[in-house]
Amino acid sequence: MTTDTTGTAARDGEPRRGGPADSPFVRACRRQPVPHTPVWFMRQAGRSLPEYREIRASVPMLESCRRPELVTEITLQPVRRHGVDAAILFSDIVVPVAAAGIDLDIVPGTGPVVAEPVRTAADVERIARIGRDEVSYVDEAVRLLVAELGDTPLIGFAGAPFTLASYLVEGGPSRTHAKTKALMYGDPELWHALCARLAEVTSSFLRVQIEAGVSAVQLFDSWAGALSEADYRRFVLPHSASVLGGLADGGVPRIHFGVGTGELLAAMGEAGADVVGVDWRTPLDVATGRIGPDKAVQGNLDPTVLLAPWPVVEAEVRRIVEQGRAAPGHVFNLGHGVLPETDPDVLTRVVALVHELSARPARQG
Ligand code: 1CP
Repeated sequence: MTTDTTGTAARDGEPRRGGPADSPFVRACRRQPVPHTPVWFMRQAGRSLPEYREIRASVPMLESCRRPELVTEITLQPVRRHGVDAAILFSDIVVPVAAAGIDLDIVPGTGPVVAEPVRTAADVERIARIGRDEVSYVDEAVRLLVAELGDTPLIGFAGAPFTLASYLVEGGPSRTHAKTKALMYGDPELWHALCARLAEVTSSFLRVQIEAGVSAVQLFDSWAGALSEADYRRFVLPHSASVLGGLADGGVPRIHFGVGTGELLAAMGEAGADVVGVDWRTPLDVATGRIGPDKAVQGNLDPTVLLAPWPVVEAEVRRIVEQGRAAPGHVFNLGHGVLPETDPDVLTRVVALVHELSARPARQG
């Protein structure tokens, strides 16, 4: 491994110096040397920011995702405010499913609610295939953002088949995923047909974002932690692998994340990501031992710690930066999304602290 820490190495196959592809965030995803540990926060755009609440006061969630100027403004807000190392497109995992013809809404205080849950083969057929035309507003928003962001990378994202299936089968958020699992165990053939169709929708949605210029993609399998490793491998991994593997030629790092996935980390890594997201339950040194040396990790501050007094936050950030050194690449993040009641100034302080703790002196000359 090279000891160069300046980002100036011009090895074969590496992007030119400067630009988002050479940013600390993308370099960490690729396990290349970085000037400091990059940091961004899941749900960094959202209700913790007064400027977000102001914009969203008069615009429903799904509509805001379909207005490129609004998406651009909301996506940029946390970058301006906190100085994070990456922006994440403002959208939602159900946006492509709605574009595929499923009647759904994002209900304030609840989340996605599906008018007619998907539970039969005929229901699966109602999920249309999508392309750029069906999500042209996302294509447009990404292009506007890439132009605005300069050297700051933009992360695109989508929901993984299991997590999307959960919303579609349940009809809305669920704690137990009981109907989803009943379908999975009771009719494996229909389950696989549903996940295969969702994998197609998700792949197309990510492909549109990559072609429009995102610098990385994150596949959210937020609720995969509800499964045993054996069931994950049998019912979920092949579909997530088809999404991630299908993007291998996309030229951007792929991040794969779920909550409560301590027992699934190795399997999630095998699904084909370059970076595995880790929640707060598994220390990063333990996580990287499970995932292996050929993948970076992302995480993993408990979002509720941000509600504690600063000395507590500081100690936890120090611990995570330290444990992240065991991994071949570390992107600092929370273990799940920012809670709405979080003081945004604490997020700004965390960014500065991570940068300070991880700064490596630029090599002279
Ligand atoms: O009223 C509001 O402000 C709506 C709240 C909200 C927001 C801000 C929802 C509804 N979605 C979003 C944006 C969003 N969704 C982003 C923004 C980009 C950023 O990180 O800044 C992202 C990445 C998502 C992805 C998403 N949506 C996930 C995966 C990430 C995660 O948190 O696990 C999931 C599971 C959803 C579903 C969803 N959408 C909205 C809510 C409240 C939920 C969760 C519902 C539940 O508990 O099941």
